[in-house]
Amino acid sequence: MNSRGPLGRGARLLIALAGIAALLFVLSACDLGGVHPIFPDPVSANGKNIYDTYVGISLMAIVVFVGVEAALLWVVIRYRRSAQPVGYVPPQVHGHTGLEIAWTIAPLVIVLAIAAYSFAELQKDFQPISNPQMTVIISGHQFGWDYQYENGVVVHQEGSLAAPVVPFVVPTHTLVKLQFRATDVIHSWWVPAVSGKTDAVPGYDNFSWLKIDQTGQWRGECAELCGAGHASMQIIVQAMDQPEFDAWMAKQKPAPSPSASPSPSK
Ligand SMILES: [Cu+2]
Repeated sequence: MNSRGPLGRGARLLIALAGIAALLFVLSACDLGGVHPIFPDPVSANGKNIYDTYVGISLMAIVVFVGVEAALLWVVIRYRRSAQPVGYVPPQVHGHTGLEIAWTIAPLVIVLAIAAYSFAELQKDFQPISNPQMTVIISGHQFGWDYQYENGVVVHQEGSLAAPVVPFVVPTHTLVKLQFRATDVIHSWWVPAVSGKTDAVPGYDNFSWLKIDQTGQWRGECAELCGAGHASMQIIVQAMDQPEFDAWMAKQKPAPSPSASPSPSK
């Protein structure tokens, strides 16, 4: 009997297909630029830690999901009404102290384990390391990023997906301490392959670090809605071998503009 509302089976199938097509279109559009929608290939130990944490938690979640679904299916099939005598009432476990304690303790242990595991991992990624080979102060503003190197060189980075983005350049095989600031509102520096989202907060310094052992470019973006130009806070991190980096840095030198910081707004 076809009594499932006014839409016929064909119409429902068409709507479902249109939905899938729209989803595929949206997903493919994500790949036209900007951050990759699925998983990055981590290139810094930070990104690797976060990736591993994600996979570790997902494995736990999958075990729980499969266990719960299997138990559910088993009960549904084993105790289905048609397989029971007429008037059958299943065993009543309401108020069973042992069960109540078990299904309170078990999720608590799992959630606490995930919390401790995540905290231990993420703790490593967002701290002011004490042995950097280089320090860069990353300052967010409406709308762009400034990268200040130890020698005073400042790289200004802004650009949308349509416009070219000036890369933030680091040397390979170098432990770089990142110090985050903001001059107006809160921004969030996020390059998935390199590090997790790190908030850039006015009046307060946050820290992370990176160490990239291969040359290349990786994209990121501001991950904190910060105003009308939020979308133009695209990020590119570029790693160069030391000689190329030195040559690049030498070209930056001739711009010792009078004020290194663009807005000493106080
Ligand atoms: Cu921003």
